Amino acid sequence: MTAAGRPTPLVPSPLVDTVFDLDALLEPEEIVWARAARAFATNRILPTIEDDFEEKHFRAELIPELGAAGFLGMHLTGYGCAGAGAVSYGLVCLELEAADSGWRTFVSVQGSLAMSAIHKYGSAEQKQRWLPGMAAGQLVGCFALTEPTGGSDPAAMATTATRGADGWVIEGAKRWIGLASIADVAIVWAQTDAGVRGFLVPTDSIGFTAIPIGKKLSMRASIQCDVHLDAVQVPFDAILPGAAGLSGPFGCLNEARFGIVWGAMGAARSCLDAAILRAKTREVFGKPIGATQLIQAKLADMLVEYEKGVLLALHLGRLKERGTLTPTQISIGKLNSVREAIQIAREARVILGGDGITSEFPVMRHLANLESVRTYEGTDEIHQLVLGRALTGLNAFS
Ligand code: TGC
Repeated sequence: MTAAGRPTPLVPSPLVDTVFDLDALLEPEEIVWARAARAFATNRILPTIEDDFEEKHFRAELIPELGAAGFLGMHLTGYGCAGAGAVSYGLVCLELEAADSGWRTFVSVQGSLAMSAIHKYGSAEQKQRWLPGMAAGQLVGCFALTEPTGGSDPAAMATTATRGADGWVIEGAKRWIGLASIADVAIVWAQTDAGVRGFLVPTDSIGFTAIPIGKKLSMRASIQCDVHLDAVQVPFDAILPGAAGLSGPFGCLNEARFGIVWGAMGAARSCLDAAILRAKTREVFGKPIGATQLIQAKLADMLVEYEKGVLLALHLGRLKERGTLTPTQISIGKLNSVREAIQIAREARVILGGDGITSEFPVMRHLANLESVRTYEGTDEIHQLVLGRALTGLNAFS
């Protein structure tokens, strides 16, 4: 039992791993990263996650621990970052999201979005100012792209940055911005007279406010905010010199979407684990439901989709390590992983019966979280249309 009197949450079981033998396809250092992340998830996240989810509590004290473990910006080089391979990063995302999507989201927002933006597009001074502290988990970043009118069409961005006498003046609003209320710096994307540009905005700037969005039934153990930028002034050198146009933020979204390809499979694995364990103990009509053909067929189909999803993630990871991974290929992975993870979670919920809607099992929490993951970083429909355009050469977005 936990201190709060709950049953000890399920730890990732070796059942799925044993059948799959993913390790056979991994390099030794990749297995080390995966085990480290699984240990972190098991020891530091799982013991409290059900209570944190219920109480809408983000456990910020874990951030320096994630930094010490090397998980923050781990695929970046220099500035205290681990310089790990894409597959290692993906495996860490999988293991963290097996505990809760909120913690994989934290690592994504910090490492793939905020740190990547600075690493890809920042000046030498900007990198030195922010990256070492962010890698260590001493500083937190957020990525302010999405606006209240919707996230699918960043080209319709209404936030503006104009040149004033002493620097840039930023005006506008952003929504669904992860970590903004605890962040030290925001990467704010805004329209300028030269198109979309990114700005490093310290969150203690006058006119910057971040208000956590309260009525969430998903991602309750993490923070997403409304951000208001009321004539926020930043110096001229707050602009990211290397990013011009929407390809700037999209370059970061590619990194985060890649993490989701792996992470969603972690949530799926936890749901499959829960379903296998419960199927062996839940008795209906005088025998464990796991001994029936109907349930075994469901479990088999769930396992097949999990394995296919992880193998696709691994394929994309190997392409990324070769430097040939394309945004279209990432869209295939994001679409498939989240869609199939939701399907696996739904089947697990069915197998658990009424237990499936309680927090004694992680399934409903994962299912609720995955609805957010399905929506952010490009909805299913956005990725379908990216793929449709790639296949036909015809643009169906507008
Ligand atoms: P278009 O407007 O024509 O193109 C703009 C420029 O961007 C380039 N581009 C990409 N570059 C790199 N990677 C990608 N994936 C790219 N996609 C587009 C494009 O080549 C062009 O470059 P240039 O140099 O010619 O100007 O846009 P498009 O027609 O290519 O794309 C349309 C569409 C719908 C695919 C795109 O707008 C899109 O991906 N929309 C979805 C955006 C999205 O994912 N929003 C959710 C973000 S989630 C979030 O912000 C929350 S962060 C998490 C948190 O804080 O918790």
